[in-house]
Amino acid sequence: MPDTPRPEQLDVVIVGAGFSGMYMLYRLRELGMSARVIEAGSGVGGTWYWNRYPGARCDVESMDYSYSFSPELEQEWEWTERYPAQPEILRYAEHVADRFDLRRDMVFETRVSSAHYDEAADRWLVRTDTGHAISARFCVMATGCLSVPKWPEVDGVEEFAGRTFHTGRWPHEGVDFTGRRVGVIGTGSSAIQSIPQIAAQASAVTVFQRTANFSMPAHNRPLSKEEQADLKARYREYRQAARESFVGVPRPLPTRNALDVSHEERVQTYSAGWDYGGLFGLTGAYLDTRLSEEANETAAEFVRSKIREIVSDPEVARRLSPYDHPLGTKRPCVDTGYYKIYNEPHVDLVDVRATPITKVTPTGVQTSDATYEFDDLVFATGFDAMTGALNAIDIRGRDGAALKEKWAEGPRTYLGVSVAGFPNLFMITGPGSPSVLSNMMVSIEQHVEWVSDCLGHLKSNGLSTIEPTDEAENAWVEHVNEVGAATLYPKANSWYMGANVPGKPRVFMPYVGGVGPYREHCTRIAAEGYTGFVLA
Ligand code: FAD
Ligand code: N01
Repeated sequence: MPDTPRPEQLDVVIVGAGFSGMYMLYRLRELGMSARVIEAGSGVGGTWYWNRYPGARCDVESMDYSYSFSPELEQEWEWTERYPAQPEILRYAEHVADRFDLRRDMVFETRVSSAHYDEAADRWLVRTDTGHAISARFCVMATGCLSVPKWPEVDGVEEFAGRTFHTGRWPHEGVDFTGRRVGVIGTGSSAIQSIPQIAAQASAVTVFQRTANFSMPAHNRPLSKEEQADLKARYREYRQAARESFVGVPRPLPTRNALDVSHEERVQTYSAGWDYGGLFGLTGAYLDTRLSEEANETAAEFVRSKIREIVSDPEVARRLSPYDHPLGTKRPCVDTGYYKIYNEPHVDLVDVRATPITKVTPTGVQTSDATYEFDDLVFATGFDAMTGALNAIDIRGRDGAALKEKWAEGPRTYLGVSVAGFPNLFMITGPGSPSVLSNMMVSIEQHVEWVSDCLGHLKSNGLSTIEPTDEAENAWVEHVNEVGAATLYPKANSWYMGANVPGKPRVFMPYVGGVGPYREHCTRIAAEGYTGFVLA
């Protein structure tokens, strides 16, 4: 660490300039607090700054996946498509930064390496890789749930002589695959979005699949001016319905169990969902889909039947069909032309469970039974999700205790927003909150508003410290585990469970109790004087 001058003195330091960090800064300015955002990238947008792979797109509709805090902003911004593509979402983030003049309190290309709580001073000392040091009363981690790329644990990756790319760190200038032989490792959302686009250019694409995934068609289309005007005319009530909803998108909740209706009726419902496009038609059709394996299997089998219908080679269709986890227990995907790309003669699928990758060589990939030669390798291997970005920072609370050690057996939080032993530290969409199980814009706004209201409360009451009690944290962790265990989620080896990262504790990290009920709970806790917290 280079010599640092006296640390910059602030009320709040915010780590991350994605949608969470941007809105946090906006709210703190409203409170008249001094704040600085530290961001590793060279611009705002977070996820949408880093994930520039071809086909990158939101699978929550644009009119839902946008800020609601400014009626003027939501009226003036025009979306062009039902599901916005990455460049459009990034333009939106940049527009927000300009419109609210956020950049003047942001520092880019700077990574926070440590955040230590100084008990005597009751302040956080935050240090960065550029030698910048900040002393702040409060620290807000807006570091993202999916911001630390996970590379494949395969020998020889660094020996590969061709070009390598990770979907979560895509070059800003784009990549031309024309005429090239491309290997893609992974079949999660990033792979499923990018493979058809890569295949449109490449001379040959070989996909290495470890786990077959469920994907539903997006049926993306341009968004008409009339549609937007119609929703904008009733945006306030629509946003309120989103806040009160289960996943952060207003939609009618299912009223019946899949197992209580006939096979014909189920197929009709699933077909309507499939034809409408998007996530919810299949995953949210019935009450028991997330709770009963038998009910879930009816939806899962419907997707498999669609794969058999689309993919002409029955053996490839079989390999693409997921059997090892219930539908929705790994994040389901939404695609444009994914399954049908396997009908192209230049696209191959390798099942690496049957024939594991043994190593990457200078010229390609070797499996237990074949050698493949490539010009380019694309790693669509995901993220160290939910805890990765927090554990990458040396965060120390009372008595120098490390957050990483506290979380050695899995994350422990109160409400997914705070941690006992770490006073005045907040997380936006942290583990133990609905976060990744929801339209994240709604969850981000809820957390940011709860945190800024809390800081406003401390300020107006002459208080300087807030910290959850061990008892409140333990009870919340128990509740999160209990509702998670009542669902099918723990049955999958998903990143929700930490199962994608070798050595990571197997714990279901998000809160599955629903966006609306969770919001109500948080609001009640604040209204009752911050139950479960000690304020000093
Ligand atoms: P991020 O956008 O991840 O921003 C966090 C920022 O913190 C990053 O810019 C990072 O560089 C910075 N940072 C982290 N650690 C440090 C550090 N130590 N020092 C400095 N800076 C740091 N959600 C949905 O609801 N719907 C979708 O359709 C959807 N699609 C997605 C598609 C992709 C490809 C991915 C990866 C995620 C998607 N998500 C989606 C989830 C998405 O992450 C959230 O919707 C949202 O963008 C998160 O915003 P954030 O600000 O909380 O985090
Ligand atoms: O990552 P993933 P992602 N050898 O973890 C495989 C959001 N998102 O970037 O399943 C071989 O889902 C791994 O295999 P397995 C969304 O929340 C949204 O695609 O672990 N394979 C898997 O197939 C999403 O869930 C959109 O067996 C290896 C893949 O790599 C989250 O971000 C778009 C391997 C990783 O899939 C993450 O998505 C993109 C290895 N060593 C992202 N290691 C939208 O559409 C990993 N894999 C909105």
